[in-house]
Amino acid sequence: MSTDISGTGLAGRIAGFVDDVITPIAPAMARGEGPSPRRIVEAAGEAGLAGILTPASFGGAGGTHRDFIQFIESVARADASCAVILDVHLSVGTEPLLIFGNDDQKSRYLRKLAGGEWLAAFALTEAGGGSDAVAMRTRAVCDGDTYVLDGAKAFITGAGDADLYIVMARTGDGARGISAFLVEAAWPGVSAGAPLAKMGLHGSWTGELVLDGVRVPAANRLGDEGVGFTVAMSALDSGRVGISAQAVGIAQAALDAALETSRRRAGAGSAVDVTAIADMEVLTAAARQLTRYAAALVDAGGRVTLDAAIAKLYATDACVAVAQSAVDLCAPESGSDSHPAAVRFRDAKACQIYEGTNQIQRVVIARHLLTD
Ligand code: COS
Repeated sequence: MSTDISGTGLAGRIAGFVDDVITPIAPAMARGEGPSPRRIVEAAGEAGLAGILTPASFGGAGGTHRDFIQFIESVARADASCAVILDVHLSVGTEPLLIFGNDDQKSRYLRKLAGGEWLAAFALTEAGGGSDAVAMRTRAVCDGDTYVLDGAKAFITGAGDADLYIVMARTGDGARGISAFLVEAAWPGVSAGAPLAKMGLHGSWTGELVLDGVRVPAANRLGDEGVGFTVAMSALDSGRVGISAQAVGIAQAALDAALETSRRRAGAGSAVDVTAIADMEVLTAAARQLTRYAAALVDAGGRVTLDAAIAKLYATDACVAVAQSAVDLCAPESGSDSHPAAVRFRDAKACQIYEGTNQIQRVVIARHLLTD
């Protein structure tokens, strides 16, 4: 993808950022030895890409969701860890502030996030209730003009390195008893566990966020009390389109690896599995089109829950299938853990799990069909 969709000059900046910043560090990121997530976002800020969706009046690039998916796909094709770091920062880490933030909150935080000075994270999941988000136990108790937050969030992308967390916590019962808060990492009572040792995405930090009597000013509640579940779900609608784009980039990279090996082997007189290669291209191209369609719907406004779920489900399943085919086509070299197909295969799996498992996407899709 190289078209300049919104005429903001972003396509050239994205291509330059990927070539100059991401590609050189990709092998180190895949080993978990690359720069920290905040450093990746700082570098994006220096390239004018840490606030793609943020209006220019707050220091962002004023781009569209089609620009955003172009960015995430391009980065993921070079390195999937950097893609998820940037995706979370730009989508679920920043978009709730863009949509639900008041002027005071926007003016205090958006410039830092869009400039890449601060890294943003999204804290919804808890150890006891990943898919059942309403079952969260983290509490926010109102005490005068502050809320006191107690609880623990799990599997948080950027935990330990982020500067600002969007935290969902319980202020009442049920889905309407959840509120969203802007919580600064430097505040007393905020701490993070060590990054998890994951199967893939070794360059992206994922870990626990602990909130121990954290006093959050009421001015940092995002939206009204009780709308936190809507904040989280609408953030995930758009976030899932970003994960779809990440999956497309991973699939494309796996296909690139398979093509490189197949061309080399064909040159040496070996047969090429044209069926596998054609099927990989069809899956990747179809996933890209569904992702672009969902991104265009986000740009058009309105609710995209169904189309985001369809894109996320299809693109992430396609990405795992394509990466697995790449491992098969590149065998036996792909048995090495640093082989591009092996790296993609490990990175691909998480896309089916985070920002709502693919089983949850099926629940969302089926509910729409059964109730609309
Ligand atoms: N946008 C806006 N509002 C939404 C919404 C969306 N996409 N999805 C649900 N809501 C609202 C509903 O309209 C409902 O509001 P009312 O009470 O006013 O009617 C409320 O939220 C509760 O919705 P629902 O009854 O559908 O909640 P459920 O407990 O059944 O949960 C699922 C719905 C399973 C879809 C939700 O829990 C989910 O997405 N889970 C996965 C969480 C996830 O993605 N975690 C990953 C975190 S980031 S790695």
